Amino acid sequence: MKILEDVLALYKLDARNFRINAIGTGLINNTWVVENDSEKYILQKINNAVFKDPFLIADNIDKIEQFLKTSNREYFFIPLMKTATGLSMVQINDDLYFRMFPFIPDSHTLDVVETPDQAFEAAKQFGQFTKVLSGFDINTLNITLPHFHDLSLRYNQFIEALQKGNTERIRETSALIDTLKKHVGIVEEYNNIIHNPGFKLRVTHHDTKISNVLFDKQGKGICVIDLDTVMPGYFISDMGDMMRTYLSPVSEEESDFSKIEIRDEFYNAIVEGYNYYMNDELTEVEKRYMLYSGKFMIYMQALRFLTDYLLDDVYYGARYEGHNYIRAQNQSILLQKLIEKETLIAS
Ligand code: GN1
Ligand code: MG
Repeated sequence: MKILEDVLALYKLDARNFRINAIGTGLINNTWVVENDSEKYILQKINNAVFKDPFLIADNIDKIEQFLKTSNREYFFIPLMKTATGLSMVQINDDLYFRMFPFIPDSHTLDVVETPDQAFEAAKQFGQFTKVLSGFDINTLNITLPHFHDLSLRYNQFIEALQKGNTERIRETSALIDTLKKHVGIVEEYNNIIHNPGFKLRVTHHDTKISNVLFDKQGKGICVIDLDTVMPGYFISDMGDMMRTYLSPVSEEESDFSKIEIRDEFYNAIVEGYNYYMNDELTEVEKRYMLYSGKFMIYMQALRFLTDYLLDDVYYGARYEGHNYIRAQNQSILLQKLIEKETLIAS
């Protein structure tokens, strides 16, 4: 791709000397590995239909880098590479945005959580990230995606989609629509939380799936990656998205819903891993919302997938007919399974 060659040139890298291969499973950005026998980099294109001002992201990453340089030099942090003219991000052909990171030697990512130990390691990393930034002034963070995890807003967007969405799809999904409406209590609880002084806003990652953690050869966590959605937030976002994506052996993509289940030992691993650094940081009030966090994030994702389906897949896209409907049903079943556990798991 010519455009990638142009981008590399801005970093003083000659594309003719590198192999460039697309990687990654994210729904939003594009990622490539750029490598030869002696050098290796990660190149990413930021989706600016989603992130309206990608420079806000680069600025957040730079600010965090600066903060950690003075407050915590031991913490392993991957800075943005700078272009030949010292920029942290590249804007090219008017509306294409790219950035680069060094590849961390001997690191790898996982797409699926197979063992409780992996869940523990990942949760420990996300907890550590918030912990090392506890002295960072959250008011200086840019809001890269306004209202990203605002469940109230997500619910309203769902209700709006029922009015102006694809009528055929609304009819087709009526049973799921009813099911999701019945869970509106999760939104009411969220509205209590944001007014509860026992809940604190902290530097929050907001995308804690396993593929956003780097692991070393021994399977130990190295650090978290993908800081696009780092913003002030509540711990239920990070804890909850781990529950959403680590508890079940299958992901939101699975269409055989009989495979969806809650693995108890993974629940404990997530809580223990997160508490490794965050136990002293979380308030007593927050600690009562471990299980709720899973309901919060799973419900929000079910709403987002179904809303997108009703709006003809404008946000997430679809690789096959009905893709977002499958994802929404999957998340709704996962939510149901977690609620069934509620009485069994002490929250
Ligand atoms: C998106 O692109 P990716 O996979 O990192 C989304 C998350 C969703 C996730 C569902 C900016 O993340 O909120 O949980 O898809 N990110 C954005 O797979 O919308
Ligand atoms: Mg992401």
